Amino acid sequence: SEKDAALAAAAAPVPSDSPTIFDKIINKEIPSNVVYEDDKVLAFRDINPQAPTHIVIIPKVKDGLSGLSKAEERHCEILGRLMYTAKLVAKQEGLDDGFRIVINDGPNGCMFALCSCHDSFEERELWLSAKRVKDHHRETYCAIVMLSGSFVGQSVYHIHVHLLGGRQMNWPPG
Ligand code: D5M
Repeated sequence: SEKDAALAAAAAPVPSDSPTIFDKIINKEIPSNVVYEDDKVLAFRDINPQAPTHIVIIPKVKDGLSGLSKAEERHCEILGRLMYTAKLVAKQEGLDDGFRIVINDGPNGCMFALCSCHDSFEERELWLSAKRVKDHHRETYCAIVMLSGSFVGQSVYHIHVHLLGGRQMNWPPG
């Protein structure tokens, strides 16, 4: 069906260096709520928080790391820095009773609500291009997202660590 085709197109592999919405955040072309920044990493509040504290931590230079599955040995340093930044930000946010970090990878990685975080036309177009959703599927695809409020899969192909806290986390995460 058209819906299956749209979902398959959205799940297609994304070139590891294609730009994402996070480049615009890094370049301050779109606003974000930055909580920590240094020369290597940026941490900002998630636009669609899943916990009282929900922060996204990203490398400023993607270097092919669209996701953890693309990691090479040269990425060990930045991967460690992302973890360490999660600790720093958790402390800064007062998450003294604990927290969770999450890295979603690929289509099976996560289920995420898209409509609220990609509600401007431009953002959605950028996201759809990054996912290489074919033009003629876009309308169907957007309809699916609008109807279900969610989509299965990593939604931004620029590696990021989610830092979640401020409530009891559950297991399994779902
Ligand atoms: O999640 C990607 C995460 O990125 C998701 O939790 C929403 C968040 N996001 C997307 N766009 C923005 C902007 N513009 N600001 C702040 N947060 C944003 P994943 O499913 O792991 O790929």
